[in-house]
Amino acid sequence: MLIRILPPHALRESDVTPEALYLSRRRVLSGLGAAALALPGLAAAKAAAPALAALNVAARRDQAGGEKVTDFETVSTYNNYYEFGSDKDDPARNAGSLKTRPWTVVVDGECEAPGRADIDALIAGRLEERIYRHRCVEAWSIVVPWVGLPLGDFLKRYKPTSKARYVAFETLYDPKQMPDTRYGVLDWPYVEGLRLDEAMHPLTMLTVGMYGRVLPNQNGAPLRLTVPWKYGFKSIKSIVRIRFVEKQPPTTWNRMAANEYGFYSNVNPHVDHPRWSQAKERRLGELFKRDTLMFNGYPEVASLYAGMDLKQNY
Ligand SMILES: Nc1nc2c(c(=O)[nH]1)N[C@H]1C(S)=C(S)[C@@H](COP(=O)(O)O)O[C@H]1N2
Ligand SMILES: [Mo]
Repeated sequence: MLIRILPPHALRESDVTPEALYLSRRRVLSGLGAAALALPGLAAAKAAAPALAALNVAARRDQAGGEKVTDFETVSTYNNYYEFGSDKDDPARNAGSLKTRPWTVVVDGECEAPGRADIDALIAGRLEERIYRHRCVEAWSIVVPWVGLPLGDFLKRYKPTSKARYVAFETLYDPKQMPDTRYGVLDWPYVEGLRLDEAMHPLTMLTVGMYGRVLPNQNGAPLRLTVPWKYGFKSIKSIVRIRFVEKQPPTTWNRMAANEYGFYSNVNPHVDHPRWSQAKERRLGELFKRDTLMFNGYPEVASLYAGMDLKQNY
């Protein structure tokens, strides 16, 4: 296993957007609202960025239909991570206080072999790169080369029992490291859940990196979920606990506003959010909106929901 510590300026040429383009994108983004105006400049973001270790990737797969990958600067400076603030540029500025080592994830609940996994052991295992579309419920989207392993392969090690029907996930909750958890913006810790078959689906990833390197803190270091056919808030960051459970577990955004954020939250252009349409999305860096695709363009998951009313189970 080869892990090299690279300075941020060692990013591949193709990962880096020329400053002029970046600035014009900022102007485009500013049309989205006041939050976008506050994006930090490229130079500032780079100066603040810690060196990110390169990962050893065994296999690469493009599962975004050849769509253009969003540049690293955008993906690492336009974030939702409420533990570090609710403006898009807050996580990049504030998540430096998150300590990502040592880090273990506890796996327990309805399984025969409960245990814990160390992040460095996970990183030393077989890792894949998957290029996925990511669609936020707020109607913006990005295309990201994630690095990780199929969540199902990881979960099988703990031998779920026949009682396990759902999987519950929990983010770290430490007000010393996460300044905004002192405020009641959300109910902390951030929690999420999947049905067991969704968790075992080969598209669902336990993600440890992006763009060939470990995750920046603001993107959910040291490990997060990636569920590409669901709205972004299902992809919980900085996970410390995974539990097999019998009943559908509570989820943070559902607790906040049950009529707006359902348990399933599959990307669906035909089911609008009560306050806005989900028919179209803005790909960050592009001028014109594009149509949102059913299941975010991953039709292979449709069989998971056979016979279910997806308007009811939003
Ligand atoms: N713990 C935690 N996980 C989280 C969030 C959060 O606020 N806290 N935001 C979610 C939302 S709304 C989105 S769109 C994605 C954003 O991931 P990204 O910043 O890597 O693009 O993270 C999700 N995971
Ligand atoms: Mo989101």
